[in-house]
Amino acid sequence: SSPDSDGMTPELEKAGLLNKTKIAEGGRKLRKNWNPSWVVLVGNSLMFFKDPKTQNSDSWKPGNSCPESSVDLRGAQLQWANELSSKKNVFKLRTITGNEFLLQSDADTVIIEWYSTIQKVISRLDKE
Ligand code: I3P
Repeated sequence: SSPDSDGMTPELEKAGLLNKTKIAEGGRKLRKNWNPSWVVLVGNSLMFFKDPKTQNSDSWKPGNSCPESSVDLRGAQLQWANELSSKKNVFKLRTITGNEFLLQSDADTVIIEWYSTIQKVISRLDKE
């Protein structure tokens, strides 16, 4: 049988390395601090892990450790936000609780795929 024969394990949608900064917490503006982050989209959650390159061992792998932070995509909003940074290929993710993140990649195809995959999950949750 498949590893998820009970249907209870949420599906891994996407994982990869992006540059990340949190710019607001509960609607309150924060100072930018860009860092590479291992981003994992599973089910309705976007999880941020430490950049594997800055760690030895496999402790960053999902399931092997807690994410540094995790975002519930239900009710979240996504928009391109190149005006919010000097970097290219930036989008903003705003959670229902007023936390705001910028995510960025120098690679056009990488950031476009992340944008559309996250947007697909948000749209699916909006319809539920
Ligand atoms: C910030 C840092 C960020 C930059 C931000 C600066 O300075 O250089 O990388 O954001 O620009 O304020 P500091 O390290 O002194 O906090 P971008 O790379 O996204 O442009 P901003 O203030 O215009 O957002």
